[in-house]
Amino acid sequence: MKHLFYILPLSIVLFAGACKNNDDEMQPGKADLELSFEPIAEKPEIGGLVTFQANLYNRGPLTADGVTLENSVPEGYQVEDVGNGGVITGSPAVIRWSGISIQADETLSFTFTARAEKPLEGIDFTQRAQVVASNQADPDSTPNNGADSPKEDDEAALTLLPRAGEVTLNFKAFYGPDPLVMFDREYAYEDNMAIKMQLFQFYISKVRLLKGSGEEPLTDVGLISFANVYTDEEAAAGISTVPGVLPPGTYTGIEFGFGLDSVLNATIPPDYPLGHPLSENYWEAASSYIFFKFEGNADLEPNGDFSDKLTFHVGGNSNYRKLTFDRPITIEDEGAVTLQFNIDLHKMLVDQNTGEYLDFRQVTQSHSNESPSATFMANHIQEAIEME
Ligand SMILES: [Ca+2]
Ligand SMILES: [Ca+2]
Ligand SMILES: [Ca+2]
Repeated sequence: MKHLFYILPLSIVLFAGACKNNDDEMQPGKADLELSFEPIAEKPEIGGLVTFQANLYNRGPLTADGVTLENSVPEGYQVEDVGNGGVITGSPAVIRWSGISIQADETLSFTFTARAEKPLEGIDFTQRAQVVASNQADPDSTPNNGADSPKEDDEAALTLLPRAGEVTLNFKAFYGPDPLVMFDREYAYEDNMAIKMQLFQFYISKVRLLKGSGEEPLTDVGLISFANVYTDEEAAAGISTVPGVLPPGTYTGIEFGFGLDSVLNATIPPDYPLGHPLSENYWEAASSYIFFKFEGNADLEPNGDFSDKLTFHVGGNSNYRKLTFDRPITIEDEGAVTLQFNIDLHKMLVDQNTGEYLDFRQVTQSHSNESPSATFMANHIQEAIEME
């Protein structure tokens, strides 16, 4: 008989526990408000409109008056229209529906329409709604205590990302057939000269994928630097851009600038936070960013002594080059594509058709945007870069 006393209290505890997060129609003087989002089966396109619908249900037993609902709008959506008498306030935006009266066993719907932004890393696409006020006590939830994820039945969340794929550009540097690595390796140059590398870097800008006569911008600017490429393994890995995001589809090609277009080149490093690609590599005297840098040491005699410093820093709007590669590129929703580019420094220094080359016995540095060596290198960029 003793056992019954243990079993009975335990079953009551279990029952009460189940009620806490479930339906409780038994308690008088209360209204159990429950909130949910209507499911959305189809993902929007980037820039597309989505109508969200929050459903408020009163499980009873009493009518609740003075109910207020709020939905926190994530960074990933721009609200275009709010239905059912809702108002939008604040920044970040909150949509509020107030003065709601809802009877027992009644469901009311609240809608708003929002435009999906590009799903860049760290941008939130979760709508979070909750009951923030009610004139009735609720047996299993408390108004206005919602956090990031719904913990009570008067809170709801819906995450909906637009259709998008990730695109990364990877650049590998070569010197003729050989991988380009910094410092130790000797590279044979024209007329019995030889060079060793110290730095090779360049900006790319206005990266866009082409689609017929249209285009989709991918990245504004990136700095591709081989400064820390010391081994064949590192050279084979290449240097990648920060991944960008684009609508899925098949594109016909890619276009980007080598250097900075005149708009970006009219900006200055203080315009950017530290760590931004354009927070450095500026050349005040020329009022220009340095589009690309090639630094090394040359053995000119030749006697094995690499004592002549090579410093070619090239900028200036006249040396900006727009490059186009016609190639089908397919991007799938939630897919990731790496576009492979190879750049051959030798082809920037030596014309592959005429044999004309930068003669390091005549010129070891370029610090003027108009110098013949700067223009020579800029003119050979298109030939030096290939898309795999
Ligand atoms: Ca409930
Ligand atoms: Ca409730
Ligand atoms: Ca709550």
